[in-house]
Amino acid sequence: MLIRKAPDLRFSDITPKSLYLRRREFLKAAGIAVGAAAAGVASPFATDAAAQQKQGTGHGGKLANVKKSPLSTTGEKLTSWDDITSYNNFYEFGPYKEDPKENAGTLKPRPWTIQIDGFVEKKGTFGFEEFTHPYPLEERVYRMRCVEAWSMVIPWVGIPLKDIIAAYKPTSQAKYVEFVTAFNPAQMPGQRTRMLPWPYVEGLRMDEAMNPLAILAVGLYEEELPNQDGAPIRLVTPWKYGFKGIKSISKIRFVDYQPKNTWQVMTPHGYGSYANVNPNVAHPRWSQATERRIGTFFRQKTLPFNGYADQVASLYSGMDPKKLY
Ligand SMILES: Nc1nc2c(c(=O)[nH]1)N[C@H]1C(S)=C(S)[C@@H](COP(=O)(O)O)O[C@H]1N2
Ligand SMILES: [Mo]
Repeated sequence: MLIRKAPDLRFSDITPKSLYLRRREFLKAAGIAVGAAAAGVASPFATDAAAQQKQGTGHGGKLANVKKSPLSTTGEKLTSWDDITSYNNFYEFGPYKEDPKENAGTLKPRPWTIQIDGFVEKKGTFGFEEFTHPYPLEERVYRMRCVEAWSMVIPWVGIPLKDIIAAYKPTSQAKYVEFVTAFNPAQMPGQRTRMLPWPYVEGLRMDEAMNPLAILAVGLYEEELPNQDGAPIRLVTPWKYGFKGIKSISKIRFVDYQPKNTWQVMTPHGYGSYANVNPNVAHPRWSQATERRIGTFFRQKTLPFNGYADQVASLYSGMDPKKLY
């Protein structure tokens, strides 16, 4: 049972009013019939487990042969499946936490392709199976800290990003990796609105991408990712704020410039490209010192690098820990 003590901060709080649409306006602009959506919620079928499974927003296929990883976070209570899959940020399906589960049934995660481009030897467009098949799946339990000051503990299933990168052989000119979400307004109703500049983009410096903690996730709780969590494949970098975890990736480009990630473009005075979790640097509009762990009652302290400093702090040795990057 999710206890909502206070309304969470949302990106819309820091988004120019001219671009931000309220929920009803969003649904209308996205072409989702507002009346029908409301009626749908009242219908017994909308919450029916079989219907949710069919539309890809409920429990999905079981993933076989998932190995537990020694890099998993231990000693923390896992956030429930229900909270992880019903309290989401995925603006392609609406600006409110409950929107992705309600609206992401239109996303078709198969067949899916991932295009590899830029300064890389093995360029091309690869099917999801071809892209993921060579690797054993690992369970990685990680904390996830959203910039809005809520957090979860999620048992992801994924593949180390460094193994995938190595297979495609980036050249020495590749300094950053740019990730792009699929652009498909027919399946992603939010992309029919101007809420964000679409498609969603994220980036990592090459050495960050090669850090053993970075994974591309294809599942959670040993099941395929539900659509609202970024099916079929999304980035997870647990030492960074959640917005770095770009969902439903369809392009990966190796580039020689720092990618302009979506939220940096939207709020240049908010977070930058690195977005490492840092309790000592407040967002211009709120403190990042504490967080609300979803499913628990009390706020808790936020840790530098979200508690992963031992593994990643050396990547940032030249940077001022009191500054926003
Ligand atoms: N394409 C895309 N990826 C996205 C987002 C989004 O709106 N669109 N939201 C981000 C934010 S702000 C967070 S906190 C995480 C949330 O992941 P979750 O819903 O699986 O918990 O996804 C990130 N990835
Ligand atoms: Mo977030």
